[in-house]
Amino acid sequence: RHDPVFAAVDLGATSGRVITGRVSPDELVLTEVHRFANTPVRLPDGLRWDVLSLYQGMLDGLRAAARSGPVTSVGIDTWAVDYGLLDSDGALLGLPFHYRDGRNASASDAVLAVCGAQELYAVSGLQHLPFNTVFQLAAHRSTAQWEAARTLLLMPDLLVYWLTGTVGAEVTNASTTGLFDARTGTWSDALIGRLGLERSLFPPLREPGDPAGTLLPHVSEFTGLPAGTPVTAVASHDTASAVAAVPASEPGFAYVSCGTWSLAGLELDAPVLSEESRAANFTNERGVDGTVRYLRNIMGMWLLEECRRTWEREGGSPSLAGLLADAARARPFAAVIDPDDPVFLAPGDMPSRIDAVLTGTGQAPPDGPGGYVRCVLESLALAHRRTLRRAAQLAGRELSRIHLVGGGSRNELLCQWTADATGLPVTAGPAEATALGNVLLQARAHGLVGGTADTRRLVARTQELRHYTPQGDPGAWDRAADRLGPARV
Ligand code: LFR
Repeated sequence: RHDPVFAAVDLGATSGRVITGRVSPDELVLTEVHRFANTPVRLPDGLRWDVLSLYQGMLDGLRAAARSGPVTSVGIDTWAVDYGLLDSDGALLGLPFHYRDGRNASASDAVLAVCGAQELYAVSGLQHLPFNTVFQLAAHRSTAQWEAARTLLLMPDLLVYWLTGTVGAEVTNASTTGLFDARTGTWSDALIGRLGLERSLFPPLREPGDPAGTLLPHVSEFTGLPAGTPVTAVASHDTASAVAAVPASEPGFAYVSCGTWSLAGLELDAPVLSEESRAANFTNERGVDGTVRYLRNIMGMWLLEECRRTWEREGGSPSLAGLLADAARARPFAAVIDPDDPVFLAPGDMPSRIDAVLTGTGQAPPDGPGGYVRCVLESLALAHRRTLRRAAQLAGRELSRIHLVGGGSRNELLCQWTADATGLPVTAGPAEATALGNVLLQARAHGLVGGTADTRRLVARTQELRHYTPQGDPGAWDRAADRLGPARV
């Protein structure tokens, strides 16, 4: 069999992977050929991505992919908003900042003083997150590097540039900068000008599926991939790739792309830019084929991951399976937190922050790890409910089903509780939605599959999915939802 194979580079907040995907009309098989750690580094001036080790990990992975057989093309996706600046020689100026770095809060005030939140939203349709690129840039402007900067490349575009020497900005990710026009799908010259940024910093846009150059000779030599191997622009924002691979067939579906973050929302044909939508802090990020990812960021599995890192630092290392079993036995609704409380954003001791929030809201802190995990997962299920119900209201939609994709879809408690809290059926999986989306966009660009409806059918036919129906006492979830309170902005 010589079905085409595509290499997907998928970088997440804690690890990077290179995955090969073999695609035929009735098969879709992923193989992880290389995984490497993504360990941010704290420098005196802030928290940075170790982009050289990510690049090297990607090259090692591409070499492993080449050894496994012929590769038709390469595609790269990562998280959103973060970027590198290039000087006039095309050299990278310093290490990209991590979106969890603390320097952005005051920078966003400076931006909002020039261009009000309403004006920003009316054009970009972007939710307010302190780390949106537009705010990071305001913080960057006071540095010496800024003077030398000629080109801004978002993380996946930077890695594509190092592979191929070509410069571009892929639209799904460009839409998370705050400088992109949600209606036209192009850079917003108006906002860029209003904020006094150089228009020439922002490269020409690429749509998912566009060619993004071919491997440079030294890359081809190191990896063993043939000279001329194309790199294809995919939906380079990981969330956009994941949404493209949601195995939905009915129009009223909602999705939760659940990993480090839970991105919960709807796929729409046009942005919702109303004042109500802004006040509810919903985002209109770009999807494949000009669709809109209408969603909100929920703090996600970060809460659990960061609890586990804290317990490990303290010498305990409870297994995830053990923690989940303890959580299943812990008392229901003993403790509810708002996952979106900004105190949870930065890295650091998570159980203590949960304690502080619980004490502050008159609740008792859990007495063991299982209690914390139960608190986190029930609170996330409640946040999924709050967000999806509001999204449906604002977009004028009825919800019929939730597709929960990403690593979090392996967590049976979270899937069941999301069904129970919302009263909606949950289809869980694929866990590898992002990598699948990356592979399928390449396959589509190379003529192997049709549009999104086709690719979604292929995912539904070939990937393992689990189904959850709502159970338990809906009233208990209603009461817990009252304790969660309204969404923050
Ligand atoms: C998920 C994600 C979210 C984005 C956040 C920060 O991995 O890409 O969509 O808001 O990371 O970039």
